[in-house]
Order: sequence, then C-alpha cells, then structure tokens
Amino acid sequence: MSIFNADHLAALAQQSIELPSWAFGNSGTRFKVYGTPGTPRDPFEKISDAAQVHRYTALAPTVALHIPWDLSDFTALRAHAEDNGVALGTVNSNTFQDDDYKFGALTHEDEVIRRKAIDHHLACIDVMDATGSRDLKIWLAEGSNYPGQADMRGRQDRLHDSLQQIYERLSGDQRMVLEYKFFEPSFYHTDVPDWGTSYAQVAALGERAMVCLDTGHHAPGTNIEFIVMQLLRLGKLGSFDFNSRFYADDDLIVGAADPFQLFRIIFEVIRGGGLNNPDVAFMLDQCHNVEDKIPGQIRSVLNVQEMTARALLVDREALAAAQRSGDVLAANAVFMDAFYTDVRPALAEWREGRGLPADPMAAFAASGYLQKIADDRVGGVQAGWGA
Ligand code: PSV
Ligand code: MN
Repeated sequence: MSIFNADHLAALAQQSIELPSWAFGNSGTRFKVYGTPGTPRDPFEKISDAAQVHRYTALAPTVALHIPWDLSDFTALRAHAEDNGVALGTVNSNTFQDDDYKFGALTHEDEVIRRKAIDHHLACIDVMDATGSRDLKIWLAEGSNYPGQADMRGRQDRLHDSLQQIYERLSGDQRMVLEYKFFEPSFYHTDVPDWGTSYAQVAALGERAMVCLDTGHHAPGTNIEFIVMQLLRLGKLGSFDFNSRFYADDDLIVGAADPFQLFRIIFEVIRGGGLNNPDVAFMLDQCHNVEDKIPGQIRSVLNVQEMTARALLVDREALAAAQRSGDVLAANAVFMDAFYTDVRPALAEWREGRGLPADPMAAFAASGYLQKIADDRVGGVQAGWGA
C-alpha cells in the first residue's frame, strides 16, 4: 500500500514549477564563468533544453524569460515552446546591467533615467502581451553603498510613483510581482530589502501586485517559513524564486543546502492554501556554475516534489491536537516523522504508473541528449549572463 492517499496524489499530479531560461546558459561568479559544450546560443535552444526537464518529470510546463537576455521574435518563440510541449511564463525585467543605472533605475533622481527604466518595464509588458505571460517580475538592484550617499525616503517615494505607472499598464489577468533582496549589489542600503518593504509598495498599488519571495534573499538564520505564512495570510504571496544557499545569494540547487528548510517552507505553503493555487507561482531561480544544467534543473524540480510529498504527509490533525494540548514534543515528533519519511520509492512507483520514468535523472542521462547538443551546437556564442 502506498504511503500516499488520493488527496496527496492529486496534489502531486497538479504540481508545476517554472524554470528560469537563464539556468540553461553559462553562469559563474565574478571570478570565472565556465563554458560547457552544448550550451544554448539563443532563447530557442534554452527553451528546447527546458522542455527536456518537463519531458522527464511532467513537473515543469513553463519557462520564465529575462529581458533583454531573451529578446527575440516572441511569436516564433511562443510557437517553438508550444511545439516542445511547454509555454512561456514570467517575464523578468532587468535594470541592473546598464551604465545609466549606476545610481538607481525606478528610484533614480534623474527623471530621464527613471523614465527609461519605467519604459523598459512597459516594453516588458508588451512582451507579455506577445508571449501570453501573466506575470511581470521586478527585481531592483538599487540602493547605496555609504551612509549619507542617498536620500532613502525620496527613493521610496519615486519607487512608488514608478511602480504605479507600470502597474497601470497591466491588463487582463496580468500581474506584477516585486522581489526583495537584503543586500547586493548595494552594500549599505537597498531600496527593496525585505518582504515588508515589498509588501508596503505592492499593497499601495492594488490587487494585482504581489510579493516575490526568493529563498536566497534573506539574512542567514531568517525564519523564511514565517514570512511565507504571513504573506499567505495577507493574500500577497505572488511567487517563489526557489534556490538554496550556504552563505549569501548562492543560487544553488533548491533543497541542496538545507532540505529541512524547504520542507518547512512547503509545509506553510500547504497549510496556507498556497499549493497548486494559481495565485502562488513556484519558480526556480538558479545558476548551474559547475554541474550540467539540464540534470541540475531535473534534480531541482524533483527536490521540490520530494519535499512537497513529505510535507503533505504531516498528520495535520495530530499536529493540531498536540499544539492545542501544549504537548511540545509530540507536536515536534509529528512534524519530524513526516520530514524523515523516505518518499522516494513511493514517488518512483507513482511516476511509473503515470507513464513517466521512475528515475528521471537516469532516464535523461541514458537519452544521449547532452552528447547530441554538444555535437550539434558548434559555433556561435554560448548564452550567459548578458544574453
Ligand atoms: C537577483 O539576484 C535575482 O534573484 C532576480 O530574480 C533576478 O532576476 C535573477 O536573480 C537573475 O539575475
Ligand atoms: Mn530571484
């Protein structure tokens, strides 16, 4: 008999995780970006690679784009995605790689530069119209490095005005999600450093503006699942950027550094009604600097699936009873029992029953796809940061 009941299986069958197009390009640190044979040279090849992840896992039906890295003929890119069994997802804006933005973009003191940054976001919404994407994700690299350098209050006011202009351009079911990050590239103050600032800014806009929580964007030791709980409680958790970290914004494979944290986060998602809720997008935001990119993404979505399965196994009734009676150790034991359950054999069996490979990592490795793209993709410039 399976450890999963029908409700668990229905939840697992519905799960979908969006992949970042940039995970398929080369990436690295400020010291070195390593190239890999077969790395995509354009957005079309990135989509082809992303489609492999969905093919072996049935977990990743959409791919997020980054503008301008993925600028292309979006009608053709959309058709290419559909031909490969996936769809285009969240559009990410980029105001962090242009000289004009050294002192800010949506917060800039200079109205000409601020206008340019707003217009970039309006152009991203044009892209969403062409791709059929619902969400515009905004992450801002702005802030300052030295006390006294910037008028922090004035920058919040300009940020509100800029976001308002962008928000007004959204139509239909389009949404904006505002991502926060506590530091980097600015080291003294950041204009959207935490969930509270993101919440304050999006709450001032309206219902279609939400918060994006990137799991790598908090100070070490932060109780991220508390933030998840609070944002769900407030109806403002729009999306996750999943990844894991040992130190700062490491962008490692989700669940690699701290599987227990991922379990705790997903438990709060389930408890708060956020699992398989279209209002809460599950995305990855990762870089594969030293490992193969496609298997890195397969491993990532499987890690999310595995921790979801474990979190679904928490006996919520027993937990509530223990909490009510003040039985600290019993409550903790109920929680830990689910976390320590090895769900891998049951998931493998369930996958096979759905016509999927029991072991997607092994099946992809056996397919020869990595060798094929290494042989086929000769010449051209490999995609990486900046393309
Ligand atoms: C910033 O660190 C971030 O998390 C944002 O989501 C960006 O869009 C992404 O990384 C890619 O640079
Ligand atoms: Mn992110």
